[in-house]
Amino acid sequence: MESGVLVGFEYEQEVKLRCISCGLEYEPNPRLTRCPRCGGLLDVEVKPSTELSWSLWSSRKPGVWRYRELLPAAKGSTPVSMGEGATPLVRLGRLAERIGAERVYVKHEGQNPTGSFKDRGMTVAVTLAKAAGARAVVVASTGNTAASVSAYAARAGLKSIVVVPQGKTALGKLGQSILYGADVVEIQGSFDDALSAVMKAVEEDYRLYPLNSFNPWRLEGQKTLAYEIAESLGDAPDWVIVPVGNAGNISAIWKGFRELYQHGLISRLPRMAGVQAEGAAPLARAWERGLNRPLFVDRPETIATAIRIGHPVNWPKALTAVRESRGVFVKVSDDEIMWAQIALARLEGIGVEPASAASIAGLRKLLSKEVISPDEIVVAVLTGHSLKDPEAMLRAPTRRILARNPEDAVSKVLGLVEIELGKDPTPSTRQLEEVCTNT
Ligand code: AN7
Repeated sequence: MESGVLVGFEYEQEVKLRCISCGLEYEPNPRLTRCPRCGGLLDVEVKPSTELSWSLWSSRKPGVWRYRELLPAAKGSTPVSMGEGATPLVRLGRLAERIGAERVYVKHEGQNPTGSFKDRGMTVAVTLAKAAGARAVVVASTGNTAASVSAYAARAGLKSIVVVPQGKTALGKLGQSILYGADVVEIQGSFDDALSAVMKAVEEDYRLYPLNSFNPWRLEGQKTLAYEIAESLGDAPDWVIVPVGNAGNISAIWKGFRELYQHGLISRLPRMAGVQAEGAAPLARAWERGLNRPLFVDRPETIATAIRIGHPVNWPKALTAVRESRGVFVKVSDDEIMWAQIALARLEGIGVEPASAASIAGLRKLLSKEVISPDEIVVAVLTGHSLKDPEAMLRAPTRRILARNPEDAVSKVLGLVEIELGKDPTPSTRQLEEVCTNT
């Protein structure tokens, strides 16, 4: 490791790098992604040289780089960018009413270039990796990180290698990595197995640059999600709800809000709610028992394959985020996730993959437990697009009718007009149980 460390890497702003476990400070080198001394997570701090204000930013094009004073950008580098961020914040109507909430917004991260929030981090980390002379990038992924890395590496002219769980990676994501030209290693094992393989490979070969979310440089890009929410609403909401897998995103979003608060750009901080799937809930299960450490899961299982993660590497940061913000972790069942995915689609016209629907399922649960009250302002982060997981979409119960010829199609259409007009479009518990037991 030592031999490869660049010294005197120059940034646009002052940048600090510190280990959150042993507290040691390092030269802020993008090549450092874990603490060389104790292996702990590193934290980046960007100290802007100018005074920050919303008007400084609002005069620029929207997106991740609008907030460049708070991003670690190498001096003189051109961002590897394709318009990431600047995703819509959409107020819910029919679904909010259905679950008994007055002011719910969703941040539709599926509208990023590769269809997930990962692009926010990749634009920053790939730009740095390129400036630091990396030639090849590598990730373990449940699918979205792989898709995003493959695209940004392609744009930067870097080689990409992705390691994904065989048979458990949604088709759209796998297809993206293949199209963008990554080399794909399909591991017979879980995401957690893939991640330990990547960590070992990176130690063996210095030419490989890791882009998983233990890489603190990547998380710097993801914190812009908080900046956009605050900019859209004019302040922080009461709650921000985030699906949690490897636990990087919730940590990054919390960091973003904290920075805005420190710079006097918001007047209060939100509470963070982290949502996990029941079969992959190391943090939510620990939270219920009041523990300080996750209850790791060796064989995670859920239809929300994006968050099918049992050993979240960023757990110390995520636990701090939820604690400091007086938030919660909560778990939801696969049935509840499916209901939320279909309800969001059929009551609001918003298509997300199952993992993203977990944030809506979590909101519904927290409302029913009276942790969140109906009049609070809530932002649920919808992390990935529905097109990512075509198989999940096809499982939603509906009528699919075969027409043998055009005349038959006419009669089938006419026969459908009157059927149950105005009926509740969301699936019943029985329908969901059928779907879940057949998958
Ligand atoms: C749609 O792609 O871990 O808690 O390897 O794709 O920051 O891990 C994906 C994670 C939520 C959880 N929603 O975010 C990967 C991967 C979607 C995701 C998460 C993921 P983290």
